[in-house]
Amino acid sequence: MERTFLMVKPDGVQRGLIGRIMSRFEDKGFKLVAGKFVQVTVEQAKRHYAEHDGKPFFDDLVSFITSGPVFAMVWEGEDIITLSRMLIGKTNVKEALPGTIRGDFAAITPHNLIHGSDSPESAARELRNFFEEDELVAYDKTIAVWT
Ligand code: RTP
Ligand code: MG
Repeated sequence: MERTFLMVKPDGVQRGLIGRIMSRFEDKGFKLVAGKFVQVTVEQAKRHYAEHDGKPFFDDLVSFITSGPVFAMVWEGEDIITLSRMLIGKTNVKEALPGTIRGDFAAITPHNLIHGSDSPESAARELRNFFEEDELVAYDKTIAVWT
């Protein structure tokens, strides 16, 4: 079963949207595997956004993601990487459709509320940057998608 790393960014925490954002993934039927409230360090932020190192917005991105606590999570489900990015919506909030998290709640592009891994390789790398193996909880979720 595929896993992804999701993170409510500091703007989502400040706006009190952790619960409503998590509900989107619960409603879809995905399985929560790990979650914690953390202050991201600058080193951890640079590792997380390593693919953007050298781009003009990199320093602002690191400042933003370390500006306050985040809620980091691991979720599991079939095709969850693709499907969770559909639930999240486009990076540019002007292109994020209503019904998506960004489309419904975000109004300023860099403050787009939530991060979601974009590939299995990114998911594995990002997950390791935030969680130890023993923080991932194994359990049966008997009701998969009927909500
Ligand atoms: P994220 O990684 O944060 O989940 O967002 P994403 O996949 O939708 O977008 P990505 O291309 O990975 O960009 C990461 C974050 O950098 C900011 N960004 N600014 N000024 C720009 O052109 C620009 N491009 C990206 C956004 O805050 C984006 O979420
Ligand atoms: Mg990204």
